[in-house]
Amino acid sequence: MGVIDTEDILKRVASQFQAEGSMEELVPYGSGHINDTFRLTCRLSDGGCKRYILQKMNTSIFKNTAELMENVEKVTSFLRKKIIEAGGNPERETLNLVPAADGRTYLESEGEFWRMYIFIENATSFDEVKKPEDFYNSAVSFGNFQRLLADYPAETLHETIMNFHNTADRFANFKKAVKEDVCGRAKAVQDEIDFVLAREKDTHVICDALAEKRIPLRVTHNDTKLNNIMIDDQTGKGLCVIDLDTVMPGSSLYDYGDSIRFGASTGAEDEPNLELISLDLGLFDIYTKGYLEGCGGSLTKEEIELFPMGAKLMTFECGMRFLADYLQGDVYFKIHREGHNLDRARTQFKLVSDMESKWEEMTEIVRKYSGQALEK
Ligand code: ADP
Ligand code: GN1
Ligand code: MG
Repeated sequence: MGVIDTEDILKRVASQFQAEGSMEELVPYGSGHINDTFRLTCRLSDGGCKRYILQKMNTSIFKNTAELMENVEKVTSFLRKKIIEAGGNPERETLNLVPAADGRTYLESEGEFWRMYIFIENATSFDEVKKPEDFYNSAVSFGNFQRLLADYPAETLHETIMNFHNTADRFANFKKAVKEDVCGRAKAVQDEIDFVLAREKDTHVICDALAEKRIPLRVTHNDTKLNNIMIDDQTGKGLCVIDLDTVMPGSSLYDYGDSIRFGASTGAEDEPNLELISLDLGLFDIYTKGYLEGCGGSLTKEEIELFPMGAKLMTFECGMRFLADYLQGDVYFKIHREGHNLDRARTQFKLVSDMESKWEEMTEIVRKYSGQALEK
Protein backbone atom coordinates (compact mmCIF):
# COMPACT_ATOMS: atom_id res chain seq x y z
CA MET A 1 0.00 0.00 0.00
CA GLY A 2 1.50 3.37 -1.05
CA VAL A 3 1.72 6.44 1.18
CA ILE A 4 -0.98 8.21 -0.84
CA ASP A 5 -3.35 5.27 -0.46
CA THR A 6 -2.72 5.21 3.28
CA GLU A 7 -3.41 8.93 3.54
CA ASP A 8 -6.56 8.50 1.52
CA ILE A 9 -7.73 5.69 3.75
CA LEU A 10 -7.01 7.74 6.86
CA LYS A 11 -8.92 10.73 5.53
CA ARG A 12 -11.82 8.58 4.48
CA VAL A 13 -11.96 6.97 7.91
CA ALA A 14 -11.66 10.31 9.73
CA SER A 15 -14.49 11.77 7.66
CA GLN A 16 -16.81 9.07 8.99
CA PHE A 17 -16.71 10.47 12.53
CA GLN A 18 -18.71 13.40 13.86
CA ALA A 19 -15.71 15.74 14.15
CA GLU A 20 -16.44 19.46 13.83
CA GLY A 21 -15.06 21.58 10.97
CA SER A 22 -13.12 20.63 7.88
CA MET A 23 -10.13 18.35 7.93
CA GLU A 24 -6.82 20.16 7.68
CA GLU A 25 -4.06 17.87 8.90
CA LEU A 26 -3.76 14.23 9.88
CA VAL A 27 -0.39 13.08 11.27
CA PRO A 28 0.97 10.05 13.17
CA TYR A 29 1.14 10.83 16.85
CA GLY A 30 2.50 9.58 20.20
CA SER A 31 4.79 6.74 21.19
CA GLY A 32 2.45 3.95 22.31
CA HIS A 33 3.49 0.36 21.58
CA ILE A 34 0.05 -0.98 20.69
CA ASN A 35 -2.41 1.16 18.69
CA ASP A 36 -1.80 3.29 15.58
CA THR A 37 -2.47 6.84 16.75
CA PHE A 38 -3.00 9.96 14.62
CA ARG A 39 -3.73 13.60 15.41
CA LEU A 40 -6.43 15.24 13.34
CA THR A 41 -6.71 19.01 13.06
CA CYS A 42 -9.97 20.53 11.80
CA ARG A 43 -10.62 24.12 10.79
CA LEU A 44 -13.83 25.57 12.24
CA SER A 45 -16.09 28.03 10.43
CA ASP A 46 -15.12 30.79 12.88
CA GLY A 47 -11.47 30.35 11.85
CA GLY A 48 -10.45 28.46 15.01
CA CYS A 49 -9.13 24.89 15.20
CA LYS A 50 -10.31 21.75 16.90
CA ARG A 51 -8.08 18.71 17.28
CA TYR A 52 -8.86 15.02 17.70
CA ILE A 53 -7.07 11.74 18.26
CA LEU A 54 -7.86 9.06 15.68
CA GLN A 55 -6.81 5.53 16.58
CA LYS A 56 -6.70 2.31 14.66
CA MET A 57 -7.22 -0.28 17.35
CA ASN A 58 -4.93 -3.26 17.52
CA THR A 59 -7.29 -6.12 16.87
CA SER A 60 -4.66 -8.85 16.93
CA ILE A 61 -4.13 -7.95 20.60
CA PHE A 62 -7.64 -6.85 21.52
CA LYS A 63 -9.76 -9.54 19.92
CA ASN A 64 -13.18 -8.23 20.90
CA THR A 65 -13.50 -4.60 19.88
CA ALA A 66 -17.19 -4.34 20.79
CA GLU A 67 -16.49 -5.45 24.36
CA LEU A 68 -13.44 -3.23 24.65
CA MET A 69 -15.36 -0.17 23.48
CA GLU A 70 -18.22 -1.02 25.81
CA ASN A 71 -15.73 -0.89 28.71
CA VAL A 72 -14.28 2.43 27.54
CA GLU A 73 -17.73 3.93 27.04
CA LYS A 74 -19.02 2.78 30.44
CA VAL A 75 -15.94 3.85 32.37
CA THR A 76 -15.65 7.27 30.73
CA SER A 77 -19.39 7.96 31.30
CA PHE A 78 -19.01 6.94 34.95
CA LEU A 79 -15.95 9.16 35.39
CA ARG A 80 -17.70 12.01 33.61
CA LYS A 81 -20.50 12.02 36.21
CA LYS A 82 -18.03 11.94 39.10
CA ILE A 83 -15.94 14.74 37.59
CA ILE A 84 -19.04 16.92 37.13
CA GLU A 85 -20.15 16.22 40.73
CA ALA A 86 -16.72 17.32 41.94
CA GLY A 87 -16.97 20.56 39.90
CA GLY A 88 -14.28 19.48 37.40
CA ASN A 89 -14.11 19.80 33.62
CA PRO A 90 -15.22 16.51 31.98
CA GLU A 91 -13.94 17.63 28.55
CA ARG A 92 -10.38 17.55 29.85
CA GLU A 93 -10.36 15.26 32.87
CA THR A 94 -11.55 12.13 31.13
CA LEU A 95 -11.38 10.80 27.58
CA ASN A 96 -14.33 11.84 25.39
CA LEU A 97 -15.30 9.59 22.51
CA VAL A 98 -16.42 11.25 19.27
CA PRO A 99 -19.22 9.13 17.77
CA ALA A 100 -19.04 7.75 14.25
CA ALA A 101 -21.57 9.04 11.68
CA ASP A 102 -23.97 6.23 12.63
CA GLY A 103 -23.77 7.20 16.33
CA ARG A 104 -21.65 4.23 17.40
CA THR A 105 -18.56 4.62 19.54
CA TYR A 106 -16.28 3.13 16.89
CA LEU A 107 -16.11 2.48 13.19
CA GLU A 108 -15.47 -0.71 11.28
CA SER A 109 -13.96 -0.09 7.87
CA GLU A 110 -12.46 -2.75 5.61
CA GLY A 111 -11.82 -5.10 8.50
CA GLU A 112 -10.09 -2.44 10.65
CA PHE A 113 -11.54 -0.85 13.78
CA TRP A 114 -11.20 2.86 14.50
CA ARG A 115 -12.20 5.31 17.22
CA MET A 116 -11.87 9.01 17.82
CA TYR A 117 -11.32 11.06 20.99
CA ILE A 118 -11.34 14.79 21.60
CA PHE A 119 -7.70 15.89 21.78
CA ILE A 120 -6.79 17.11 25.25
CA GLU A 121 -5.19 20.51 24.66
CA ASN A 122 -2.56 22.25 26.77
CA ALA A 123 -1.46 19.02 28.38
CA THR A 124 1.50 16.68 27.81
CA SER A 125 2.12 12.96 28.13
CA PHE A 126 5.76 12.41 29.11
CA ASP A 127 7.91 9.51 27.92
CA GLU A 128 10.33 10.05 30.80
CA VAL A 129 10.35 11.75 34.18
CA LYS A 130 11.82 15.19 33.61
CA LYS A 131 10.74 16.70 36.93
CA PRO A 132 10.04 14.63 40.06
CA GLU A 133 6.89 16.73 40.64
CA ASP A 134 5.42 15.39 37.37
CA PHE A 135 5.92 11.86 38.63
CA TYR A 136 4.41 12.72 42.00
CA ASN A 137 1.43 14.37 40.27
CA SER A 138 0.94 11.35 38.01
CA ALA A 139 0.87 9.18 41.15
CA VAL A 140 -1.85 11.30 42.74
CA SER A 141 -3.87 11.06 39.51
CA PHE A 142 -3.52 7.30 39.13
CA GLY A 143 -4.48 7.01 42.81
CA ASN A 144 -7.50 9.26 42.22
CA PHE A 145 -8.48 7.15 39.24
CA GLN A 146 -8.43 4.12 41.54
CA ARG A 147 -10.51 5.92 44.16
CA LEU A 148 -13.08 7.25 41.65
CA LEU A 149 -13.65 3.76 40.30
CA ALA A 150 -13.72 2.09 43.73
CA ASP A 151 -17.52 1.77 43.65
CA TYR A 152 -17.72 0.77 39.98
CA PRO A 153 -19.22 -2.73 39.69
CA ALA A 154 -16.11 -4.60 38.53
CA GLU A 155 -18.05 -7.69 37.42
CA THR A 156 -19.79 -5.66 34.67
CA LEU A 157 -16.50 -4.95 32.87
CA HIS A 158 -15.15 -7.29 30.21
CA GLU A 159 -11.69 -8.78 30.55
CA THR A 160 -10.19 -7.27 27.39
CA ILE A 161 -7.07 -9.46 27.57
CA MET A 162 -7.39 -12.64 29.58
CA ASN A 163 -4.84 -13.11 32.37
CA PHE A 164 -3.22 -9.80 31.46
CA HIS A 165 -1.27 -9.48 34.71
CA ASN A 166 -1.40 -13.10 35.78
CA THR A 167 2.37 -13.36 36.18
CA ALA A 168 2.32 -17.13 36.65
CA ASP A 169 0.43 -17.51 33.37
CA ARG A 170 2.88 -15.12 31.68
CA PHE A 171 5.70 -17.33 32.98
CA ALA A 172 4.11 -20.43 31.42
CA ASN A 173 3.80 -18.57 28.09
CA PHE A 174 7.40 -17.46 28.38
CA LYS A 175 8.60 -21.04 28.83
CA LYS A 176 6.59 -22.07 25.78
CA ALA A 177 8.22 -19.31 23.70
CA VAL A 178 11.67 -20.50 24.82
CA LYS A 179 10.84 -24.09 23.98
CA GLU A 180 9.44 -23.29 20.55
CA ASP A 181 12.24 -20.79 19.78
CA VAL A 182 10.65 -20.05 16.40
CA CYS A 183 13.37 -17.59 15.33
CA GLY A 184 16.33 -19.52 16.71
CA ARG A 185 17.17 -16.63 19.02
CA ALA A 186 17.14 -18.45 22.37
CA LYS A 187 20.76 -19.64 22.45
CA ALA A 188 22.15 -16.12 22.32
CA VAL A 189 20.01 -14.93 25.22
CA GLN A 190 20.47 -17.85 27.62
CA ASP A 191 21.58 -15.55 30.47
CA GLU A 192 18.34 -13.58 30.23
CA ILE A 193 16.30 -16.80 30.01
CA ASP A 194 18.06 -18.15 33.12
CA PHE A 195 17.34 -14.89 34.94
CA VAL A 196 13.63 -15.47 34.36
CA LEU A 197 13.64 -19.18 35.17
CA ALA A 198 15.36 -18.54 38.50
CA ARG A 199 12.41 -16.45 39.70
CA GLU A 200 9.45 -18.75 39.10
CA LYS A 201 8.49 -18.73 42.79
CA ASP A 202 7.84 -14.98 42.75
CA THR A 203 5.39 -15.22 39.86
CA HIS A 204 2.69 -16.64 42.12
CA VAL A 205 2.73 -14.04 44.89
CA ILE A 206 0.08 -11.58 43.64
CA CYS A 207 -2.18 -14.07 41.85
CA ASP A 208 -2.25 -16.28 44.96
CA ALA A 209 -3.03 -13.30 47.22
CA LEU A 210 -5.95 -12.41 44.91
CA ALA A 211 -7.18 -15.99 44.60
CA GLU A 212 -7.08 -16.46 48.37
CA LYS A 213 -8.83 -13.09 48.80
CA ARG A 214 -6.04 -11.73 50.98
CA ILE A 215 -6.17 -8.66 48.71
CA PRO A 216 -9.29 -7.36 46.92
CA LEU A 217 -10.12 -7.46 43.23
CA ARG A 218 -10.64 -3.87 42.01
CA VAL A 219 -11.28 -1.97 38.79
CA THR A 220 -7.76 -1.08 37.69
CA HIS A 221 -6.09 0.56 34.70
CA ASN A 222 -3.36 -2.05 34.25
CA ASP A 223 -1.10 0.05 32.01
CA THR A 224 -0.10 2.97 34.21
CA LYS A 225 3.08 4.10 32.54
CA LEU A 226 3.81 7.79 32.62
CA ASN A 227 2.86 8.42 28.99
CA ASN A 228 -0.66 7.17 29.71
CA ILE A 229 -1.44 10.26 31.73
CA MET A 230 -1.85 13.83 30.52
CA ILE A 231 -0.17 16.43 32.73
CA ASP A 232 -1.70 19.92 32.59
CA ASP A 233 0.81 22.37 31.02
CA GLN A 234 -0.42 25.23 33.21
CA THR A 235 -0.84 23.64 36.64
CA GLY A 236 1.62 20.73 36.29
CA LYS A 237 -1.00 18.48 37.89
CA GLY A 238 -2.12 15.13 36.48
CA LEU A 239 -5.17 15.95 34.38
CA CYS A 240 -6.47 12.87 32.61
CA VAL A 241 -5.73 9.16 32.66
CA ILE A 242 -5.75 7.88 29.06
CA ASP A 243 -5.26 4.56 27.20
CA LEU A 244 -8.21 2.81 28.79
CA ASP A 245 -8.01 -0.37 26.69
CA THR A 246 -6.91 -2.47 29.63
CA VAL A 247 -9.23 -1.07 32.31
CA MET A 248 -10.69 -4.22 33.85
CA PRO A 249 -10.83 -6.09 37.15
CA GLY A 250 -7.33 -6.35 38.66
CA SER A 251 -5.17 -5.42 41.62
CA SER A 252 -4.00 -1.99 42.80
CA LEU A 253 -0.55 -3.60 42.85
CA TYR A 254 -0.62 -3.83 39.06
CA ASP A 255 -1.21 -0.09 38.73
CA TYR A 256 1.25 0.93 41.43
CA GLY A 257 3.89 -1.55 40.22
CA ASP A 258 3.68 -0.67 36.54
CA SER A 259 4.14 3.04 37.26
CA ILE A 260 7.25 2.33 39.32
CA ARG A 261 8.60 0.03 36.61
CA PHE A 262 8.45 2.75 33.99
CA GLY A 263 8.84 6.00 35.88
CA ALA A 264 11.16 5.25 38.82
CA SER A 265 13.90 3.88 36.57
CA THR A 266 16.94 6.10 36.02
CA GLY A 267 16.81 5.32 32.29
CA ALA A 268 14.41 4.77 29.43
CA GLU A 269 12.57 1.46 29.02
CA ASP A 270 14.68 0.72 25.92
CA GLU A 271 18.04 2.16 27.06
CA PRO A 272 20.78 -0.02 25.51
CA ASN A 273 23.40 1.01 28.13
CA LEU A 274 22.44 -0.97 31.22
CA GLU A 275 24.84 1.00 33.39
CA LEU A 276 22.33 3.81 33.16
CA ILE A 277 19.51 1.68 34.59
CA SER A 278 18.70 1.49 38.29
CA LEU A 279 15.82 2.12 40.65
CA ASP A 280 15.72 5.75 41.79
CA LEU A 281 14.68 5.49 45.44
CA GLY A 282 13.77 9.19 45.52
CA LEU A 283 11.26 8.65 42.72
CA PHE A 284 10.07 5.44 44.36
CA ASP A 285 9.45 7.44 47.53
CA ILE A 286 7.45 10.24 45.92
CA TYR A 287 5.36 7.91 43.78
CA THR A 288 4.46 5.82 46.83
CA LYS A 289 3.48 8.98 48.73
CA GLY A 290 1.44 10.38 45.81
CA TYR A 291 -0.34 7.14 44.95
CA LEU A 292 -1.41 6.56 48.54
CA GLU A 293 -2.62 10.16 48.81
CA GLY A 294 -4.61 9.78 45.61
CA CYS A 295 -6.16 6.51 46.76
CA GLY A 296 -7.38 8.43 49.80
CA GLY A 297 -7.22 5.65 52.38
CA SER A 298 -9.02 3.12 50.19
CA LEU A 299 -6.28 0.46 50.09
CA THR A 300 -5.88 -2.31 52.67
CA LYS A 301 -2.84 -2.96 54.85
CA GLU A 302 -2.16 -6.22 52.97
CA GLU A 303 -2.11 -4.44 49.59
CA ILE A 304 0.24 -1.72 50.77
CA GLU A 305 2.60 -4.25 52.34
CA LEU A 306 2.90 -5.90 48.93
CA PHE A 307 3.90 -2.65 47.15
CA PRO A 308 7.60 -3.59 46.77
CA MET A 309 6.53 -6.96 45.36
CA GLY A 310 4.06 -5.19 43.02
CA ALA A 311 6.90 -3.03 41.68
CA LYS A 312 9.24 -5.98 41.24
CA LEU A 313 6.68 -8.32 39.70
CA MET A 314 5.30 -5.82 37.20
CA THR A 315 8.89 -5.09 36.09
CA PHE A 316 9.77 -8.78 35.92
CA GLU A 317 6.56 -9.61 34.05
CA CYS A 318 7.11 -6.86 31.50
CA GLY A 319 10.71 -8.01 30.94
CA MET A 320 9.45 -11.54 30.45
CA ARG A 321 6.86 -10.30 27.91
CA PHE A 322 9.50 -8.30 25.97
CA LEU A 323 11.85 -11.28 25.90
CA ALA A 324 9.08 -13.68 24.85
CA ASP A 325 8.16 -11.28 22.05
CA TYR A 326 11.80 -11.10 20.96
CA LEU A 327 11.91 -14.91 20.83
CA GLN A 328 8.64 -15.02 18.90
CA GLY A 329 9.88 -12.59 16.24
CA ASP A 330 8.59 -9.23 17.58
CA VAL A 331 4.94 -9.85 16.86
CA TYR A 332 3.34 -7.98 19.80
CA PHE A 333 5.15 -4.75 20.76
CA LYS A 334 5.96 -2.24 18.02
CA ILE A 335 9.73 -2.14 17.47
CA HIS A 336 11.78 0.64 15.92
CA ARG A 337 15.14 -1.09 15.60
CA GLU A 338 16.73 -4.54 15.50
CA GLY A 339 16.88 -6.07 18.98
CA HIS A 340 14.54 -3.43 20.41
CA ASN A 341 12.53 -5.91 22.47
CA LEU A 342 15.73 -7.49 23.76
CA ASP A 343 17.02 -4.09 24.91
CA ARG A 344 13.68 -3.52 26.61
CA ALA A 345 13.80 -6.91 28.34
CA ARG A 346 17.34 -6.26 29.58
CA THR A 347 16.44 -2.92 31.17
CA GLN A 348 13.57 -4.59 33.01
CA PHE A 349 15.82 -7.37 34.36
CA LYS A 350 18.48 -4.87 35.41
CA LEU A 351 15.79 -2.99 37.29
CA VAL A 352 14.54 -6.19 38.94
CA SER A 353 18.09 -6.97 40.14
CA ASP A 354 18.46 -3.47 41.47
CA MET A 355 15.14 -3.71 43.30
CA GLU A 356 16.28 -6.97 44.86
CA SER A 357 19.39 -5.24 46.19
CA LYS A 358 17.34 -2.28 47.47
CA TRP A 359 14.55 -4.36 49.00
CA GLU A 360 15.01 -3.14 52.57
CA GLU A 361 14.99 0.52 51.55
CA MET A 362 11.87 -0.02 49.42
CA THR A 363 10.12 -1.77 52.29
CA GLU A 364 11.11 1.01 54.68
CA ILE A 365 9.76 3.72 52.36
CA VAL A 366 6.44 1.91 51.96
CA ARG A 367 6.20 1.45 55.74
CA LYS A 368 6.83 5.17 56.26
CA TYR A 369 3.71 6.08 54.27
CA SER A 370 1.48 3.11 55.04
CA GLY A 371 0.79 4.23 58.62
CA GLN A 372 -0.49 7.60 57.41
CA ALA A 373 -2.45 6.02 54.55
CA LEU A 374 -4.30 3.66 56.88
CA GLU A 375 -4.99 6.22 59.62
CA LYS A 376 -7.35 8.21 57.33
P1 ADP B 1 -1.20 3.03 22.91
O1 ADP B 1 -2.17 2.00 23.45
O2 ADP B 1 -0.64 2.65 21.60
O3 ADP B 1 -0.17 3.37 23.94
P2 ADP B 1 -2.52 5.56 23.62
O4 ADP B 1 -4.01 5.54 23.76
O5 ADP B 1 -1.73 5.57 24.87
O6 ADP B 1 -2.09 4.35 22.65
O7 ADP B 1 -2.16 6.82 22.74
C1 ADP B 1 -0.82 7.08 22.30
C2 ADP B 1 -0.41 8.50 22.67
O8 ADP B 1 -1.33 9.44 22.04
C3 ADP B 1 -0.49 8.83 24.16
O9 ADP B 1 0.67 8.45 24.85
C4 ADP B 1 -0.69 10.35 24.13
O10 ADP B 1 0.54 11.02 23.92
C5 ADP B 1 -1.54 10.57 22.88
N1 ADP B 1 -2.99 10.67 23.20
C6 ADP B 1 -3.88 9.65 23.30
N2 ADP B 1 -5.12 10.11 23.57
C7 ADP B 1 -5.01 11.47 23.63
C8 ADP B 1 -5.96 12.56 23.84
N3 ADP B 1 -7.27 12.32 24.02
N4 ADP B 1 -5.49 13.83 23.83
C9 ADP B 1 -4.16 14.09 23.60
N5 ADP B 1 -3.23 13.12 23.39
C10 ADP B 1 -3.64 11.83 23.40
C1 GN1 C 1 2.13 -1.49 26.17
O1 GN1 C 1 -0.06 0.56 25.02
P1 GN1 C 1 1.14 1.00 25.78
O2 GN1 C 1 2.30 1.34 24.91
O3 GN1 C 1 0.75 2.09 26.76
C2 GN1 C 1 1.47 -2.68 26.84
C3 GN1 C 1 1.75 -2.66 28.34
C4 GN1 C 1 3.24 -2.66 28.58
C5 GN1 C 1 3.86 -1.48 27.86
C6 GN1 C 1 5.36 -1.48 27.97
C7 GN1 C 1 -2.06 -3.66 25.93
O4 GN1 C 1 1.56 -0.29 26.67
O5 GN1 C 1 1.17 -3.81 28.95
O6 GN1 C 1 3.53 -2.58 29.97
O7 GN1 C 1 3.52 -1.49 26.45
N1 GN1 C 1 0.03 -2.67 26.58
C8 GN1 C 1 -0.62 -3.79 26.21
O8 GN1 C 1 5.85 -0.24 27.57
O9 GN1 C 1 -0.06 -4.89 26.12
MG1 MG D 1 -0.34 4.27 25.77
